Amino acid sequence: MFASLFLITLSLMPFSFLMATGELTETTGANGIVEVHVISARGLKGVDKSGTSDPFVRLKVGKDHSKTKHIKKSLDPQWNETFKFKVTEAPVGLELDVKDHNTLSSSIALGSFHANLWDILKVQPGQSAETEQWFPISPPGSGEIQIRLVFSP
Ligand SMILES: [Ca+2]
Repeated sequence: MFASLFLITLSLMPFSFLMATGELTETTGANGIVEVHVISARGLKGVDKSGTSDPFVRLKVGKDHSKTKHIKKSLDPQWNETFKFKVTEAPVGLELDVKDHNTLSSSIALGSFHANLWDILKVQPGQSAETEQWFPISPPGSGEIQIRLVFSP
């Protein structure tokens, strides 16, 4: 009874709320610093007249955020930028929103990858950990993003 009520409630919630918190699993990690290396992406959507985009990534780790520089006219951008965030053992939302930069108008969403950081980066208390992977960008068909995560206690 409770479970079905919960599901109905969940399905009525706005999409943005689901993206922000609904996907977060309960996996926990450890307190420390995580470096997010935003390496590259491939197969992005082209939204400019030229058929390409000027992609950049807006990152959010927990409540902190940052962004990469934009790469002009590319669907396979190489950013190679590193960002450091303080993290706690509680579930940490990792959000990578890929966007097309525009000088005179607002940026356009090209897709995103959202996950609990601790589902990707497996850590043991007191030990460092590292992973480098390609992740699919949602919605399907929006390309993939390559990141390396390095945890230091
Ligand atoms: Ca553009």
